[in-house]
Amino acid sequence: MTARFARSALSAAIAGASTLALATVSLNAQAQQTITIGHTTSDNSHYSVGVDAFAEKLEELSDGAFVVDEQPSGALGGERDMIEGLQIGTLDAVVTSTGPLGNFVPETYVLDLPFLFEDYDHARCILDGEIGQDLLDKVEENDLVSLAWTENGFRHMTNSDRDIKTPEDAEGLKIRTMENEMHMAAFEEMDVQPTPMAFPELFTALQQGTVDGQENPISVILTSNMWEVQDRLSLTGHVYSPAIMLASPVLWDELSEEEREWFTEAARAGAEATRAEVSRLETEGVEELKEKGMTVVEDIDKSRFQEAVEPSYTTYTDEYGSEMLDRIRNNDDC
Ligand code: EAX
Repeated sequence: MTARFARSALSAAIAGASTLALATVSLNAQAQQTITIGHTTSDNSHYSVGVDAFAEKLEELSDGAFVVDEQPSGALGGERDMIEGLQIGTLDAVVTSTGPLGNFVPETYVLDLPFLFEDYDHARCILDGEIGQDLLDKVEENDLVSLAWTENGFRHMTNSDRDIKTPEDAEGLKIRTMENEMHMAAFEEMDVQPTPMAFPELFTALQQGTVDGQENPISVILTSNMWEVQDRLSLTGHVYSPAIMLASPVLWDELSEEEREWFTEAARAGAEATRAEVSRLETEGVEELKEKGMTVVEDIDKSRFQEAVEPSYTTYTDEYGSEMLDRIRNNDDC
């Protein structure tokens, strides 16, 4: 072989190899699917921590065939808008509180009753057990795909006017609530004026004084910068706020059984990461909010709140019956 021939054979081989490499890259690019996931909270929130863990797990399980495009901060709309988007396939997945979910799946309203869950362990145990699974199955019957229960957290009240320790202290305040029948019923019993509103409108409404206050878990209050427009935080913990990861039935139809399992497993990893972040912020976040200048009211008369909202249970059972509620209350495993 002449040196010249060897060189040209070598360069042909190199050219061939790089064409092959290019072909492989474009094959991968073609095979790779981007999953768009929306949520309303910011990109340093508990939801975002969960989406990161979901993305990592899904990429790992699928060997990079699926990558995640996270759209935080309500970039794709409020929670109700995004759930509707899933049904028609304008986005692939959502992490949402149960705020608007009862409008689609009334069976989930039971979870939104005030003072139903004693603490995080109780709520997580119910959602991870048979009751939680039955509710996920109900979601599936409504043109939505339920991947996993995840978490928003116990909700606490903020305002800039008063230290709220009892329901009487809150009387007459205009408080933004989620677009959720059960939450609104509970606030009506406290004689506050519930003002339902989608989350992406909330910050401006507080800033402009359209509402006096709002209620949300610590992670949301902290990472959505509510402390910039609200002076006082009362640790009322009046209701647990579950969250759920949902997928679009349009996406689901395209997936194989194996791929569906990857999504479900990744969603569980996301939920676990979110719960850990919620737990961390439940104490550390309160300290941070104090540092940011919020007055934190801790001596809450919870039993007075509990008494005040009790009639909202009748509002619920009159409309939806007591079966689910009894199952939760009589569950000995949690
Ligand atoms: O799910 O609307 C709310 O107050 C929710 O807590 C928020 O969107 C996170």
